[in-house]
Amino acid sequence: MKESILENNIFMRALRCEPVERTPVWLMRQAGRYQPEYRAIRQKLSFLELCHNSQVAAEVTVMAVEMLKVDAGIIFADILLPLQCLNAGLRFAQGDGPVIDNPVRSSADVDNLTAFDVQDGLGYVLEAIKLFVKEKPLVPLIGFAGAPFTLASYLIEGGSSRHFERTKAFMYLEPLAFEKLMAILTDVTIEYLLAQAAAGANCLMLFDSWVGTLGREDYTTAILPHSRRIFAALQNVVPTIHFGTATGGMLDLVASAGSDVIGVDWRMNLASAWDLIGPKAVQGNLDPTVLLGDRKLIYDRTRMVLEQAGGRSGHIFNLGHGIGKDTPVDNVKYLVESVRELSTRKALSYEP
Ligand code: 1CP
Repeated sequence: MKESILENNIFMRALRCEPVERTPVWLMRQAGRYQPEYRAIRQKLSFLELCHNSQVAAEVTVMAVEMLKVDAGIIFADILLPLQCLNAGLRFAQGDGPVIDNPVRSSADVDNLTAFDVQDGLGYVLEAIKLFVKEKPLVPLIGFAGAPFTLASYLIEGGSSRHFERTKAFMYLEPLAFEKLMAILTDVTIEYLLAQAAAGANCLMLFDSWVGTLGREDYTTAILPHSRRIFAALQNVVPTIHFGTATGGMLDLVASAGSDVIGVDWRMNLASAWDLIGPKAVQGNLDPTVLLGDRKLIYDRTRMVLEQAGGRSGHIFNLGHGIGKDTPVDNVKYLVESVRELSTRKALSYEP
C-alpha cells in the first residue's frame, strides 16, 4: 500500500477493516443537482464542460466535502467520460440523459473503437485530483471508474436502459465481440484507475451499477474474469471499493472479484449482505429516498443500518445509491450528523 499522511484517518482505517471510534460516512453523488451551488455552476457550464474544467471540478468536489462534513471526497467526474475518448460520441441531451451517438451494435463497431492514451484523453480528471489533494491534503479522495459491463451497457444501448435487452442480446449472439469489448474496457479501466492513484487518489471505486440485471451464470462467465483482472492490477496500490445495485443474488460472486470493500444497495438487510460477502469491509446501505422523508425517519433508518452493521470493524456508511436531485440539502446534512452521533462507539454502548 502507498504510504500516506492519511494512514490513520478513520475512513482509511475502515477500508482496511481496522477498528474506528465512529463510522466514517460519505455519500454517493454528494456533489450534484440537489445542491443550489452546483445548479448555479451548471447555469454557466454544461455538464461535460464542468467535468473537463479541472479547476471547477476540484472546487465542486471540495464544496460537497465542506458542506456536508463527510469523511471522504469523490472526484467530480463521470463514469462515461472514457467513452468520449473511445470516439463513441458521448453527449448529455436535454433532461441530462447520456446519449451515445455511435452505439456498438456489431463486431465491426467494437473494432472501430479508438485506442487512446489516458494521460492525453483523461488528463483533466487527473489534474482535478491533483488540485483537490493540494487543497485538502487531510481529506481522503476517492477516484473511480465505471466497470466494463456498466460501460458496455451504455455503449450498446446508446444510453440509459431499463432492462438491458440489447446488451444481453449482444452478449448472447456475439459472444466473441462482447468479450473483446469487455477486454478493451477492462484495459482502459485499469490504466485509468492506476493513473488516478498516481495522481493522488487514496482509494479507488469501481461502479458496476447495472450488473445486477444479470443472473449468476452470465455474471460468472462473462463479467467476473474481467473484474478480477481489474482488482488484481490494483492490488497493493490503494484500497478498492466495488459497487453495484440489485446484486443481492450474487454478492458472494462480487466479493470474489477481489476488492477490499463491497458496496451494497438498500434492497438487502446489511447484516445478511455482510454474511454473504464474508470477511471484508462493507459500504452502505441507506435507501436514498429516505432522504425525502422527515427527520425522524432519517434518524430511525440511520440507526437501523448502524444496528445491522453491529459495530463491526469495516463499515463505511453510505446510501445504497446516489442522492436524488430533489433531495432537500438540510436532510442530507442531518443524515451525516446522525451517523456521527449514533455511531460514536460510546453512544453505541450507552444504555438509557
Ligand atoms: O446535469 C448534471 O449536472 C448531471 C448529473 C450528473 C452528475 C452530478 C451526472 C450525469 N454525473 C454526475 C457526477 C457523477 N457521476 C459522479 C461524481 C459526483 C459525486 O458522486 O459526488 C459520480 C461518481 C458519477 C458516477 C456515475 N455516472 C454512475 C455510477 C454511479 C451510479 O449512479 O450508479 C453512473 C451510472 C453514471 C452515468 C450518468 N451520469 C449522469 C447521468 C444522468 C447518468 C445516467 C444514469 C442512468 O443511466 O440512470
